[in-house]
Amino acid sequence: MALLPILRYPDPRLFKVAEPVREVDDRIRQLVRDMAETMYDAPGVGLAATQVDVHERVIVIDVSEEGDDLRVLINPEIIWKSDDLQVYEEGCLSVPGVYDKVERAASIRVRALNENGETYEFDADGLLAVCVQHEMDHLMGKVFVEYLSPLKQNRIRTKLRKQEREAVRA
Ligand code: K1U
Ligand code: ZN
Repeated sequence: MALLPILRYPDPRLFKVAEPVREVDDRIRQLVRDMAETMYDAPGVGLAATQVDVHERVIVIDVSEEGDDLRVLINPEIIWKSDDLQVYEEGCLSVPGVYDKVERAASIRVRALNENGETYEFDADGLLAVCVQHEMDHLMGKVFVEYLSPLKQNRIRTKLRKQEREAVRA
């Protein structure tokens, strides 16, 4: 297993659109294991392959208290969204130290493949629904800060570029 480096906003590789997985093979299963290890180590409750510079439609999520309920979503699709919305204060491992409110569908139904290539579906609300939508945005090259005002986005970009420069000098 391996810890994978997580890209930081505004790295242009975060804006790439991921390709569907053609075959769920050992390469994809290894990627899933490495992504899960990286997510638990961070720690986070989700991770999209885009964030580790792999541009294929793979997500891992675990929103359980105990960290023992890993969900693997390969080629995920949202097949139903509620009209009612929820606002949640989101964070992102690619935008460290930034949290802000984002409005998304309150409930969703998701279809995906698991690590054995089998199709499954589940309903999600609360943090799980937020997390699935946040990670699926990553696969489309979208980072949650893009929901914020241009002024906030500029401030975040400036702050993270400064952190990056300081990290290089240290
Ligand atoms: O996509 C990511 O970078 C992961 C992100 C998922 C997420 C969290 C909250 C709302 C929307 C999406 C994170 O995991 S940020 C870290 C975090 O929320 C967390 C970290 C430790 C314990 C519990 C939560
Ligand atoms: Zn994120």
